[in-house]
Amino acid sequence: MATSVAVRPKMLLTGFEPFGQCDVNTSWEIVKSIPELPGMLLSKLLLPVAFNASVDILVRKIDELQPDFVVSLGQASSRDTFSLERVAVNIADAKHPDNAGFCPKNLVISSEGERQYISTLPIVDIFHSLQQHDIPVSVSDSAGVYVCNHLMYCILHHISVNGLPVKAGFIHVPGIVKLSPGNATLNMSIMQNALILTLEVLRNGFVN
Ligand code: PCA
Repeated sequence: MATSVAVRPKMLLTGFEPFGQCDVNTSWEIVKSIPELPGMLLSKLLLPVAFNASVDILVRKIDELQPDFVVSLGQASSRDTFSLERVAVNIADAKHPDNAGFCPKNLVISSEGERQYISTLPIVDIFHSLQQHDIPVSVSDSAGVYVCNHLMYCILHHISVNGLPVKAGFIHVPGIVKLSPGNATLNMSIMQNALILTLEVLRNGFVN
């Protein structure tokens, strides 16, 4: 009798370096804190807050690792939920230069790319799972027009034009001021738990 060996999905998690006025970026703090989890293979990657370098580094990692899922996190200081981004738009527009000094103004990201790409993560399933665990979660229809939107757009474009069997998407998390230790409904351990539950939804829905 043939025995079947469960294939563990490869998950690539990314977070960003600090930028602007903040000296920590909660996205990387959360990614960094995730322990090994049963039934999946986790890799973590820290990205610079730079339009071009972040994409180059992540594309190289995707091509090398060939993950099943890419879950990228970024900080949105004013948000107060774990925000599952639904859509990335074909525009880069910065009010402040990125950490490499680049400050695009109303630029089209890709002249041959789609106007927008939709997350290929099961964000509605993730939303329901997190809601059942009383985690402040939302589905967001704008990842902005800065480095995070650019990364999400470029990664979904790369996957689409190369026909890669990879699901990818983006999540914005609150900044450190919102995630203060005294905040019972919004803190680092709740965001860490939100990411673990997200990975479990991906693992449970994984068919090789
Ligand atoms: N947040 C920024 C870029 C890096 C990050 O963590 C954004 O929302 O675009």
